[in-house]
Amino acid sequence: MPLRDAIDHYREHGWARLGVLADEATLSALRARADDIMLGRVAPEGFFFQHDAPSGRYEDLEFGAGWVGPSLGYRKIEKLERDPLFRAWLENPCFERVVRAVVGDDVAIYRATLFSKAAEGGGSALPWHQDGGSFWGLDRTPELQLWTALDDAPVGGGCVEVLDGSHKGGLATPLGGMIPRAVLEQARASERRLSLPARAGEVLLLHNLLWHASGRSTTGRPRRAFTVAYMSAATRCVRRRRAPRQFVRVFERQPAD
Ligand SMILES: O=C(O)CCC(=O)C(=O)O
Repeated sequence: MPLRDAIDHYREHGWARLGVLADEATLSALRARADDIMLGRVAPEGFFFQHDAPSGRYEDLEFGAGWVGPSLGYRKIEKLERDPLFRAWLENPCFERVVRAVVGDDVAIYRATLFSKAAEGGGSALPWHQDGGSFWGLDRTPELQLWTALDDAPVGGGCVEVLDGSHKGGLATPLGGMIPRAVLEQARASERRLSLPARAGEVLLLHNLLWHASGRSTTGRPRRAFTVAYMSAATRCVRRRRAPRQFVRVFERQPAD
């Protein structure tokens, strides 16, 4: 899809497909790197880890445990902008064109995150949520995430599911994050969910306020995806309990033409 059409679709629906952008060599390198980071073959310090619960239930996740030793069962790894391979991918020229068109010339990232559903056990289902709100501790809500499938993510097997157009309704709660059950029921989110199956290498644009979720991997293979939240570099951290976060700027070269 031409870039302009993809961006128009994203503005209207809260999501859009950019097509398969990562070739097999890139995917193999990123998958191998994800394994190396999970298995401690790359020093784990500097990354943020969250392991899946043994039950595979999101409700049973242990928050704050971080690195718990070598395992392919981590569900989330953040701060991947510190890794040269993931950093190179999130700054690729196609992403640069999309991000500059939506965000502007001066760009930072809020997070660069791997979401993984392990082959063994299938990971956990991620409930309906939005990526914003006071929980994010920012003076404005970022609006653009680029999500890259590192593995196939089929319908019923860990693909992203969305409520089309829901970004237009703003935040479901001031805190953001998980959407309360009553709000989901009122919106009939289960009936209206739209599955976005993706092939390995495919990239989706996702608006931060789009209601989205994902199921477990049912294929017996891992389902990994790398997602990056881009925002204006003018965005400020407003948290008070600790020193405000400083955000990593990206695309600091001349704008691509
Ligand atoms: O990859 C997934 O399973 C979902 C990603 C997601 O929810 C997010 O980027 O906020």
